[in-house]
Amino acid sequence: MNRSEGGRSGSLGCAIVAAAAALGLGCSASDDGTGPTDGGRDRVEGTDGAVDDGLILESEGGACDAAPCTAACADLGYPVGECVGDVCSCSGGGADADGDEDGGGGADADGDPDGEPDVDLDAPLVCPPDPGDGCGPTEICDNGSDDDCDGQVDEGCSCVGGSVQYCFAGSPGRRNIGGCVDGQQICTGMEWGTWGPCEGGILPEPEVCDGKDNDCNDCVDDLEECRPSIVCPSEDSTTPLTWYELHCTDFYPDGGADCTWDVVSPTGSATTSVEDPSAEDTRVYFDISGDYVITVTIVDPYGVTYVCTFIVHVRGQGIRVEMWWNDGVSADSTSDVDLHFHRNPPANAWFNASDCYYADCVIGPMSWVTYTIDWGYPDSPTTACARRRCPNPRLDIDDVEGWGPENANMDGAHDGDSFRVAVHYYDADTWGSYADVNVRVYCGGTPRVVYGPARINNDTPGAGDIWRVADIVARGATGDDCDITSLATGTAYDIRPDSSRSGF
Ligand SMILES: [Ca+2]
Ligand SMILES: [Ca+2]
Ligand SMILES: [Ca+2]
Ligand SMILES: [Ca+2]
Repeated sequence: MNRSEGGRSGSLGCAIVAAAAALGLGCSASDDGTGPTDGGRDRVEGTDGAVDDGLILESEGGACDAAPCTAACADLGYPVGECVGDVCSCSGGGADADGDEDGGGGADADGDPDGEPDVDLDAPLVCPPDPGDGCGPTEICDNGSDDDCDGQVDEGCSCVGGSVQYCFAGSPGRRNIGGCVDGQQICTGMEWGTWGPCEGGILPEPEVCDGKDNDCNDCVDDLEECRPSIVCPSEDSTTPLTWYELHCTDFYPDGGADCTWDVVSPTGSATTSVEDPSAEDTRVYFDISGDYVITVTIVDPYGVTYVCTFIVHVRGQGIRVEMWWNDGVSADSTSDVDLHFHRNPPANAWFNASDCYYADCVIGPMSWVTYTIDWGYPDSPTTACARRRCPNPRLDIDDVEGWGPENANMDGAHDGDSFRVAVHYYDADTWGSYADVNVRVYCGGTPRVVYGPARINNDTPGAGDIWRVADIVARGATGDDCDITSLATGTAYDIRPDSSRSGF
């Protein structure tokens, strides 16, 4: 793609229209962009016959005022804007270091007045070879790619029920290129199953002028004459139980834009929106691990709208077990389901000091803290759990009013240390009925399994069913890897009455 071919495209073309219109300079959407002065709104290229060495904004009324002309040109990326007769002429201002007359006019080293390296907009945009779609004749199993480009990932492949893998539903050649980001898929089935849909992630989209390689051809903003006014990342990462700051000027550095924010949280998260969806500066809370998709809609000072979508990967260290239940149950129907994380052995029953649960293991944000167990593991740094103390193991939330998440953490387990995860239906509360519970396990920040929904019942407060979910064995030197074995038998989860609490 050669940027000297002339004519602007995409969002910046609209920016010209809007900027010029805002300043009374004229430039309409119906303009052909390079036409001669005809008494109407128009935009023309430089008058010397060369393409794209400047820009002229013509006013419908035939007048040109110096200050708004200079401002309009600056907003369009031209350091010089001056009235020449009754038109506003935007230009680089003169000869500069690279001789292309697009960035000169100032006194700094590279010949433009902004102190930044000179950007040669007339130079061809050099891109690596397009990686291509990479579609093949057959699907290859367990690679998370749609090898045969039929829109399905690892279709027809057998997998262990509950397993999670990263996946990409776009063409395999675009995977992890530019702005493309993997999603995740879950193996549906109890013992053996098949891969469910690949959800989340960011697929190739038409290229727009935003500083990002939207179409994932390994070339950023391969458009004609793109000078992005926004900054749009592809992805970011942080840890659970943290607030993530959002600032409009990070996405529209020139300032003066209006931003609105939206977040799509991973399943099980209680976060449904950012704190103030229409504030210039706001934040969003990440309560569980997973991928949060954030979309910021930016309206610049000229009324031009840009949309930027990116993913924040939220990952903790060690072994992290996250539980939630009763998706979609109405908000006034609360219930109390508890997560239990047991060391295996020494004690062979639940609800004791070998069981990390609500009575002995909670490090909550509230003033009351119920932490009495000691399994011999050192504390993690306080940054690991955003609490005053981060012992191991620990429950960071005891959610007694419905739907979770409730999370158990175990950092720094030794190779071979083993644990068992269970769920107990403590109290049906105002809901008064079953609970459909899900459990997800991360090891070292990697999603490994999702089990459920498993339906458990509660006939007596404090004494509902126990779902024995899975055994986890720590692997590696840092406790960040693990083997996970479901305790489901055949086609059913292992669910027993409360009276089974004395057995393991
Ligand atoms: Ca496929
Ligand atoms: Ca595949
Ligand atoms: Ca591109
Ligand atoms: Ca782009």
